[in-house]
Amino acid sequence: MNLAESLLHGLKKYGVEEIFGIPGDFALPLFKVMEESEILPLYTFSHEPAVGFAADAAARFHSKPSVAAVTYGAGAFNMVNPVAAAYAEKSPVVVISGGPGASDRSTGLLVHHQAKQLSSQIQMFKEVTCDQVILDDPATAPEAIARVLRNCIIESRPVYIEVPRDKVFEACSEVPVLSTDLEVDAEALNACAEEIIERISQATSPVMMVGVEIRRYGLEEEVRELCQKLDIPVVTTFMGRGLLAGQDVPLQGTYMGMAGDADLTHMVENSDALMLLGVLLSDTNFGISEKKIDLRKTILASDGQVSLGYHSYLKMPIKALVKALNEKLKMQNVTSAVQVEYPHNLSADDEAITPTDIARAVNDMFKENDLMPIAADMGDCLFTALDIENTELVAPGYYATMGFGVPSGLGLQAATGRRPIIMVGDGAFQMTGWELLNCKRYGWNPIVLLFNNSSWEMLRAFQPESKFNDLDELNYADIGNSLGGTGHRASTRKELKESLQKAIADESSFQLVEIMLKRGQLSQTLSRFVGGIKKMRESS
Ligand code: TPW
Ligand code: MG
Repeated sequence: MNLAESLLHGLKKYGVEEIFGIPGDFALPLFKVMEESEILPLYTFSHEPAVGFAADAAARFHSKPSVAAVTYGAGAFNMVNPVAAAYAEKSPVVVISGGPGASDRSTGLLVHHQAKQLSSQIQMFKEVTCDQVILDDPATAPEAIARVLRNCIIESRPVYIEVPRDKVFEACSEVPVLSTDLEVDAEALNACAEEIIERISQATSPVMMVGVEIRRYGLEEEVRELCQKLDIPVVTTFMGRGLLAGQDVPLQGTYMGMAGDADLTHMVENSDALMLLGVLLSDTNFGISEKKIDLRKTILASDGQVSLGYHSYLKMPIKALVKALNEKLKMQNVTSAVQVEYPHNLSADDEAITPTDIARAVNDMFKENDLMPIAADMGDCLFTALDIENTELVAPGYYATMGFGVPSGLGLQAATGRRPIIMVGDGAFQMTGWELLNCKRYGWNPIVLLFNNSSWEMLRAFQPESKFNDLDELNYADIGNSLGGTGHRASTRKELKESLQKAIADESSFQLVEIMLKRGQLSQTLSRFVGGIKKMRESS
């Protein structure tokens, strides 16, 4: 076995199911082995940001690592932003980069793609990954690969592996399989679980808020059981929107502070035992609270520790905690379930389309067809997605990078084989929409809902006076046709309904539904969200 094969088998052993990538000369030997060995499928894209976003979405959907493979320098640097996004939102992306070999290092010449030093690249990736290695010694490579992949899984964060181009074909042994279960102090775990149950049972209005860690660690089934046993209202964070989709739990919606449903916000902010399970304490999750949540009064289980009031249990992995709680609690009849009503029944008339109409149209479609997973970009499309039935969702809800929507939808389809809905604004589409051209090659057929308001509308909401927020009026439906899919343009509610019906019926290629919106129009959730952020900035 050579080093590249050892790496690929190792990735597979640690749960990787696919590789996304773009080669370059430093990575050509590595990509040759990827393609010819057929150990893992390889999907290539057009520009590296898409590689990173696709691997991120695949990792989120599998709750396991996925690979983004690039060439040294020009390729890897193009991927810094998506890897930073994955770091921030705790997605286990394995970055694999080709690298210069010994002969490149010894010529005394600058190596092409070199920025400052040959080590500049690993230095930069240190800031956005939780472990790194350069595989310059085949003798130690298997242990190093195992360590890095174990950390990727344990921390649920990106890692960095650089493969010098002259090491690819060197002989190498197998990557060992290390346990990814963390050691837990059984007594501490027991005490922690008892204390949580005690706090919740004594409270008058306990609430459970779930965040992305429950998906990252593959715990949704166990958390469903826990929610049923506790029988208390459950909400998700903004970032955690889409969690527990389709699971039979008393889920009441998504906490959005002053931007969200007033009753839900009141319930969360006035709870006397708010349990935050796997929740990231980000400004998008909590910054726009109506009333500041006193974190000292919450039960916070996240980042491998648990804090209750003024004390913490360290080294308390969420997986062990949920298991311990489930073992202590008994199943009961769920009484706290509520039926959340999302907007539906679009009137198919000649009126102009609003963002809420888009949610209505999708909800109507979901009543007649199966729920589909959604990949959303940043912009009003993401806030509109909150008005759609609780289906699985990938979106940059905290890091908020544009350009995520289209490539993450493609990664989602590659990873799951399921047809996704992609929701994207015209501005974000201009960044990575081009990647749809790769659908034909792999038989992907997403339904793309493109919010065309000829505008960076979300920015306009913050700063209405700036003319740079006006974007050109393009015909994106035509662009869809040119990229190998089918374009539909909808200017009225009737056309929206018809376009969606045509899109769902045609599975032969991707369907781009271009939805014409007036400049200056925002979903209610986004207007309240921007209002909340502005208020927060003014008061700080
Ligand atoms: C990579 C800053 C946040 S929202 C926005 C910008 C430029 C406008 C989005 O326009 P779009 O959607 O897609 O047409 P909509 O609904 O607002 O009209 N660069 C990156 N990420 C972010 N977040 C920005 C800039 C931004
Ligand atoms: Mg726009």
